[in-house]
Amino acid sequence: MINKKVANVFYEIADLLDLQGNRFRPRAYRRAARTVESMNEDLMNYYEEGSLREIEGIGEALEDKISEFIETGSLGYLEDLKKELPEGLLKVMKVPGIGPKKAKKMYDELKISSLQDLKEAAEEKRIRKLDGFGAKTEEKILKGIEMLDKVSGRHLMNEIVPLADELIEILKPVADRIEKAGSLRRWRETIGDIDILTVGDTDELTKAFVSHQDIEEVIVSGETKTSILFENGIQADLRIVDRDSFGAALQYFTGSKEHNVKLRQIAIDKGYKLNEYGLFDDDKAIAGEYEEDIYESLGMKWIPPEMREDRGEIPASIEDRLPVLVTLDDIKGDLQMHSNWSDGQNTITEMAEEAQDIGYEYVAITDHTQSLSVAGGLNEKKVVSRQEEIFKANEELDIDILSGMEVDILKDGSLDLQEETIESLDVVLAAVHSNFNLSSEVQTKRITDAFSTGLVDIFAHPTGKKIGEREPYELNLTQVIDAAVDHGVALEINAFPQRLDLDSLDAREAMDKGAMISIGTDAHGLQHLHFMKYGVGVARRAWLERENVLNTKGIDELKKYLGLS
Ligand code: DGT
Ligand code: CA
Ligand code: CA
Ligand code: ZN
Repeated sequence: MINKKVANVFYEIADLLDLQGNRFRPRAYRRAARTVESMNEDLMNYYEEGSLREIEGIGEALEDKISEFIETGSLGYLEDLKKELPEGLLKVMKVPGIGPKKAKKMYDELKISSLQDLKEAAEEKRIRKLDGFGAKTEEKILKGIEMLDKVSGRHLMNEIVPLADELIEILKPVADRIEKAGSLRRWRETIGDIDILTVGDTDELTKAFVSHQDIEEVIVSGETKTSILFENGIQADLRIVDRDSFGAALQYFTGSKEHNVKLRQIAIDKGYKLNEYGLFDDDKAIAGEYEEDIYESLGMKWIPPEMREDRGEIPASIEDRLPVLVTLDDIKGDLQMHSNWSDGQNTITEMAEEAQDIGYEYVAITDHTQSLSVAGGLNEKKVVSRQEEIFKANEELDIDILSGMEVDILKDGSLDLQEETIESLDVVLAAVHSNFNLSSEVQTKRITDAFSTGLVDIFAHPTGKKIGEREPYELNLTQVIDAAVDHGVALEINAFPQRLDLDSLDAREAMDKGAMISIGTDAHGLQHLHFMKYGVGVARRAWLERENVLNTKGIDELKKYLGLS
């Protein structure tokens, strides 16, 4: 799929146009980027059929640009824009609170053209001297840079997993054995690099590996390891090992380091030696070909990779009390998505059909409410009109379409729709989309007050963080979990790769306290419905079982839970 690449080009153009102070064109580019990104079909097909302009928001100018990009692999217009302003400014704009205007002003007046410049200027307290900037801004800038440092060199799941799957696809025909390893196999929330482990002929495997079309550079290539760098900055390592050690290598390279350290100690305590080649008693190999054998020979049950973080999984395994983790197959529906009634790209019917193809029994359409006007939030009247469309779609399709809303929690803890309207809905999500800067005490009360209305079924993306973009708001999560349990509110694991909120540690705390968890994709387009696997990854990392997850219930059971039947 070329869509993501085209979308990224459009986003970059929009940012650069923003910097130039262009008021309208950035919006068109962003809209096109979002459309293209969430489409199911490859843009290449439209290009080949000459039908690019049938896509909503793509006119002649954008058609030309997409064609140029497909034909030449680059875009003259973007290159020209980059010549006018330093590219580093795009990074400066990624710092929370710095928009294009501020970035441009700091560039014009302080010559700040990179993150490094920005950091120095903030540390030297030079920014506060500018009009409209203060000591608070400087503080926020430094915090923002710190957050960006934390994620720098790490990538989101939806960038990594499709790429890793493509690599597996091209390696499979020449591999005797092949598995993902590293943080990718553990479904960590963000990924440093792709690790793939194989058995087979070195030449054949290496040749296949480096044949991927998007490679920028082969970093190293040897008998047992080849590393490549993709154009988008992602690195992938291929390791080739002997069949006899494949299981041991898989165990070793899956990690985490912390898990491995503990496991090696257990081996030592038993008088064995454990390394990436096998489990040894003196020089005699006891296990190596299969990962299961390594764990079993150490007197343990095999541990699902998602749990290997040294968070108590080793004693649980020894004592044979590992949970039976929820799986993607257990998921019967998706309880958060947006249609084109608010800021989604697709109609209710299109979303429901895609979900039906996935194999779900039900979906909930959960558009935004009025106070979120940037996302086209619905007022009371529109909620009622939307109901008719949902009713009709329900008649036409086999899948059950629940009428839901993602209702804003207002600053005072009240909900953004009248009680009457809320009660007419099948499922009610509540969420914080504004006033992120309240104190922990006030923010916590705002949320628990919303729970106390008794109208909320699910609290969406509970901490509000966006990876690499925004830290969680100040919050006493433990109190929020307690209140959720008291009021029967399920907490969401938002499966959208930028969010993954709750994360695995928080979700585990919620489960331990008896909270119900709902895994929702927050889809704004058809493609996003396929993000469910990332949410399930987080759930498994949180040790969740099927019964802990709301949307593993079949439709009848769910309706009973929601008081609909
Ligand atoms: P990432 O790539 O930063 O998201 O995280 P990982 O866990 O994939 O880390 P990576 O790619 O550096 O290494 C893959 C696995 O190899 C890691 O999870 C555990 C194992 N490993 C790598 N280096 C060491 C080490 O120095 N000691 C031990 N015990 N294990 C290691
Ligand atoms: Ca890795
Ligand atoms: Ca690696
Ligand atoms: Zn939301």
